[in-house]
Amino acid sequence: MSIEEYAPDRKVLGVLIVVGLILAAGMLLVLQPSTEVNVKIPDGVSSSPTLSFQPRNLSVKVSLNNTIVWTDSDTGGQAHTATTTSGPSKFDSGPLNEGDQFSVTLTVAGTYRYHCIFHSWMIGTISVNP
Ligand SMILES: [Cu+2]
Repeated sequence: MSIEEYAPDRKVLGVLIVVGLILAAGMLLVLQPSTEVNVKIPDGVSSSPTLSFQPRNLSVKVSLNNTIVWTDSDTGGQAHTATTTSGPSKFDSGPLNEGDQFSVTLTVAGTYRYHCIFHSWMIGTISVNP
């Protein structure tokens, strides 16, 4: 076989590489990490001191995923809050009922401790990294 006979195959290979790169770039766009982190207020937490915010402890990055979204999934009929007890800045959801959401974007790095003002066992920590 001569070199010339390989030439068309190399063109095909080149096209395949370009198509592959385009697909890879597309996948990267689709797979971009969410800028939000979800915290669940689980069902039954108002009557079960073994439950708490889920996850209870979080670690996030300011430049990546510093918006925290709480969702109240407790069907027990009691309100909950996400209220800071210490940290570089304060947040307070006010009373959340089943289905309610509260979100906060934390832009100052540090450790935020928070609780539910109605249930002493509902405590959480968010570690915000620069
Ligand atoms: Cu609560």
